[in-house]
Amino acid sequence: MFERLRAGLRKTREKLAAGLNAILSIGRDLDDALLDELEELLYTADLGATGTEIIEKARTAYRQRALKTSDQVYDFLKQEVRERLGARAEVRLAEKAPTVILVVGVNGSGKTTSIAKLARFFARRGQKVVIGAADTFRAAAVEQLAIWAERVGASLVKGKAQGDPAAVAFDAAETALAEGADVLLVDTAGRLHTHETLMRELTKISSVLGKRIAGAPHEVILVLDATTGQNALVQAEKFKAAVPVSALFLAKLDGSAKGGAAVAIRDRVGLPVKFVGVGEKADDIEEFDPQAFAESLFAG
Ligand SMILES: Nc1nc2c(ncn2[C@@H]2O[C@H](COP(=O)(O)OP(=O)(O)O)[C@@H](O)[C@H]2O)c(=O)[nH]1
Ligand SMILES: [Mg+2]
Repeated sequence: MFERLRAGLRKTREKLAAGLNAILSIGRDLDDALLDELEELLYTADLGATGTEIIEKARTAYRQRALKTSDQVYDFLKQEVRERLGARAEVRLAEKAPTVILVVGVNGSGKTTSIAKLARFFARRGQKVVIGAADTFRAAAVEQLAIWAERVGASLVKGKAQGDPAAVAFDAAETALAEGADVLLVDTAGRLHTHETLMRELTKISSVLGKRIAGAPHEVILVLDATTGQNALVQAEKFKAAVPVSALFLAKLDGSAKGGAAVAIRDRVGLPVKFVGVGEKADDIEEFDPQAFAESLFAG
């Protein structure tokens, strides 16, 4: 069931597993030097300050003699990671269709690709999907979405190039209502002339959607590129200040050895990760399952 996730996390797992095996399973006694090495390992897997915190806790447990053996350290790490990934959180659906999902994030983070994946995700569940192409800043983004929409069988609402994104959002809401859609996904620009104009635009799109559909947007999903590690944390703070981000979509968990960033991001940003992207195709999406993730991260 979690084959894609497992495959996506292969590089991280190999690196972590090799590191853990080297440190923990050569019959070494647990001591400060070993804990230093573990801290270094978590750091290279991009756990950042979260990794440091986990090791601090391990140091305390070691001094209090609650942690004595390498085996116990392994279980301790897994449990800590598991806890920091939080509880499983599913995508929030509107009581009355359509559920409106606004997707935000910086350029190149994977927004448009993630929208295609979400469209496929809902379509597979028999839901009718409409996509609003409110990134009118990049003409290529609309073309890209048109191809994805057709592939996954969703309707696409687009505006004029350089047109008003809020107008596209409004039209998309109209279409979703007229077509009796279950889900409306709204793509947005990731970069404008200034950060302030981008944030103002997102606020406007959000309020236009809310005026047309009660409670919309029901989810504001921030797409973060997992390979950017700590930088993703900074982006998250900026977007949270502008729009009520309710969930995270962690893109590009494949292809890098930085899967540990998911732990740091979940821990630091304080928002549930609801989906992960594990490749470039529309099928490369997984609902985030903290338990499975922790298993995939550690299991050899
Ligand atoms: N390997 C990998 N690449 C991804 C993933 N999601 C997006 N991408 C790639 O990231 C690049 C930017 O994606 P795009 O959706 O255009 O980002 P946007 O600018 O935020 O809309 C493209 O080359 C995508 O194929 C993912 O989960 N895994
Ligand atoms: Mg895009």
